[in-house]
Parts: sequence; structure tokens; C-alpha cells
Amino acid sequence: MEAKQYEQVESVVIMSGGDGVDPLYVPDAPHRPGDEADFTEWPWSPGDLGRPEIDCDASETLDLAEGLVRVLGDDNKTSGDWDPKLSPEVLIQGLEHMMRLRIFDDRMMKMQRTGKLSFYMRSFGEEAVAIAQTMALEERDWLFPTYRQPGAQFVRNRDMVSMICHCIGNEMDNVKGRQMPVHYTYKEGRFISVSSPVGTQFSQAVGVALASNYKGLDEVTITWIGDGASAEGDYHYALNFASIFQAPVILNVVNNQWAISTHKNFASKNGNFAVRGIPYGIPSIRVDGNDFLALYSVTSWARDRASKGFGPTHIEVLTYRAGAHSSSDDPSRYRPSDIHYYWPGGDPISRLSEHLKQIGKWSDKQHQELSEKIDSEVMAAYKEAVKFGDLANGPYPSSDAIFTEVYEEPPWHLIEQWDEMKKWRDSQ
Ligand SMILES: Cc1ncc(C[n+]2csc(CCOP(=O)(O)OP(=O)(O)O)c2C)c(N)n1
Ligand SMILES: [Mg+2]
Repeated sequence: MEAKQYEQVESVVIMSGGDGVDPLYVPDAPHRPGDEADFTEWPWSPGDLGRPEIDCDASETLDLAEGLVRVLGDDNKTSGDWDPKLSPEVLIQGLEHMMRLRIFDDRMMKMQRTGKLSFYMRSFGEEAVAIAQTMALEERDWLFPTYRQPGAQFVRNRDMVSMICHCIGNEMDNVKGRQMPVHYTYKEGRFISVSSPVGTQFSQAVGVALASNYKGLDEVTITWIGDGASAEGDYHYALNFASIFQAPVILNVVNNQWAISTHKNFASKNGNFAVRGIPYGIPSIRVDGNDFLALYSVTSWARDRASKGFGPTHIEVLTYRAGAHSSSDDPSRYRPSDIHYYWPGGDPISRLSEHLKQIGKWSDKQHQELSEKIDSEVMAAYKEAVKFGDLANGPYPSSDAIFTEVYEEPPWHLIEQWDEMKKWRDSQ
């Protein structure tokens, strides 16, 4: 066969910064300090969007990705095809988990401010996300969270004392001081260790989902990534692998509008994260992340698809980070301080409790009593946890732990270093 000819291209000089040419386009923030904090009201209502069959194609979900699945309306009533019709008992359980998370976060933040913890990250405003979604799964399903989904551990019954010991980094910390606070790992609950390098969990989750498939197990994997981290390659590798190998995985982008001080416009050109799944051939849905019922329903649908062999689902969870990124961040430097009060999705806890009151299954008195009960539970757990050491006074995990728990038998060069450290320690 004759070799093909390739057209020769003259060398092109790329001009930048000439007259009228912006050398670097930088997207604007939606709101800055001093701006009036308002959002356009959502045009989407419960009932706008149908619930497709679980074997649907990605193309059939375009309206779901461009719209917003909601079940709870502004009147706190439920409606539409996506209403999961949960019993009041399940809803009260969900409300309790969300209240526990908010009260726990509040207490831990106070501990951080008084020097009892080194660092903290709250889920403020996003409590429904991990809680509703984990409740919609089976206990055997795998969770690959970020630091913004610790609430899943309450659903999986993790002991609060153990969570606080981890945040302090004391002797009972199950990761022996190896992780930053809130970067939990909870093996018994299949809650995989939170990674500090954001985004890595996304492709790991796809790998685990493929392993479950290969072993013929009815286990689904769920993972979450932030809007900011979804600008990284890990997100795209995960979508591609999940789609090609039809992994039983639920891929969530939690769009809480902010990374740290950079905003969602740095990660998505048109502000919509859900539609990105469609060119990968993955059915994609955008869901109101402050609507417990909508989250539960969309996640059950995705689980059902995965479990029956129809592969991955891509979900944009639309929410708002009501608090700071972490205890090291001061968001009033880059956005209006009262902005979260204007978020059309409101507060996930109030919305669910108002709905329960409306159906006659909840009251202000019950809410108050539960809140007080949880507060005492958190205080009691804290007092118990500091018995094993606090940040100021220790005891801390032994420095020997640097050399243990990675290798069953540490290699010779680590043993040498370990011996050196012991000698130094004995000489102190
Ligand atoms: C690979 C990597 N880059 C940067 C950081 C620093 N960092 C930690 S959290 C964060 C913002 C992440 O924002 P987003 O993904 O939207 O998650 P959110 O905090 O809003 O839940 C950044 C930049 C990091 N931990 N890892
Ligand atoms: Mg974010």
C-alpha cells in the first residue's frame, strides 16, 4: 500500500494579549462581598420530570440532567413520579441523623475554636446528601466519600466516641494520627478512608464496583466528588471507565457552588454538571440536594439500575455550602456572609421537619426534645473521648505507629530507620 501524503502546515505564531484580545479569560464569581445576595428562583417544581425505566439510555435522561428532580415543593408537600413514598418512621430516622450531624458539627467546631481539635470541616447545609443517599442503599454497598459526607457513618451506626477520638488524633484514633481530622475511615461500615488529595476516590470507586461485578456480588458502590474537584482528570477517567465497563456505581458531583475561595464557574462553563455524563453514555440526573425525599428516590433508582446490570448513573447534587470550607477558611472574604439564607433550596433539616409537621407526624416540642437529647449525647461522647487523650495534653499514638500497619513485615531499610528513631527517643 502506498504511503499517504500529509498536508504540510506553515508554522503558526500564536498571538496573545494583542489589541482587544484578553490574554487570559478568568470567569467571574456569581457573588462577591458587598453584593446583594440573591438567586434566581428555580423554575422547577415537583412533578415536572418523569421517572424513566431503569434500563433507559443516557439520551433519555437529558431533561432530567437539564432540569431538577424535586419531591418536596415550596409548600412542603410531596408530589410527582419521584415521590419515594417513605413511611413517617423512615423520614423521622432521616431527620434524626441530619440533626445529629448538625449538632455534632457545631460542637466539634467549638472544640476546634477552643484548641481541642486542630482542624474541622462541617457539612452545614449539606446534611441531606450523604444521609438520604446512604439510607437509600443496602448495608453491603461501598461508600467512597469526601470529607463532606461523614454523615453516612451515622446511618451505618458508627460510634460517636470513635469519631471524636479520630478528630482529636488520640490513642484511640483508629487511623493512629495518620489522617487529618474529619478524614474518617470506618471499615466495618464499608466507608472508605477519605483522601486528602481531592478526587482520587472517584476512579477507585469504579474499580471496586467492577470487582463486585466480577465476583458476581450484588454490591453497589457510591462515590461523591465536589464541584471543584470535578475539574480534575480523575473525574473524567472514572466516568469513562464506568461507562465502558458498565460498572455498578453511582457517581455524584456535589455542586455546593464553591471549592474553597474559587467558585463553580471555574469547574463548569455553563453551570450544569449533570449533563456532562451524557456524552459518556451515562444516564444523568440533577437533583435538589436539600430535598431528602428527592435524593433518596434518585439514589434508589440508581441503585436499582446498578444492581440489575444496567451500569452507572451520574448525579449532580445541587446544594449550597452554607458554612466555611473548613475551620481554616473565612468565606466573608470572598462571598456575602448571609448568602446561604437566599439559596432557593433552603435548609434540608427545616424542609423535612416542616413536611413531617404538615402530615401530622412531628411537632416543635418533639423537635426541641430530640435536639436536646442529641446535644447531651454529643457532650457525653466528647467527655468519653477525651479520657483517651486530648489535643493539648495527649497521650498521642506512639511514634512506632509510623513503621507499623503498612507492611506485615517491615522491610530492612524501614527497620534501620525505626531503630535509629528508638535510639533517639531513648536518648531524650
Ligand atoms: C488534588 C488536590 N488539590 C487541591 C487540594 C486543596 N483543596 C482541598 S479541598 C479543596 C476544594 C474542593 O472543593 P470541592 O471539590 O468543590 O469540594 P467542597 O469542599 O466544596 O465539598 C481544595 C482546592 C487538595 N486537597 N487536593
Ligand atoms: Mg464545592
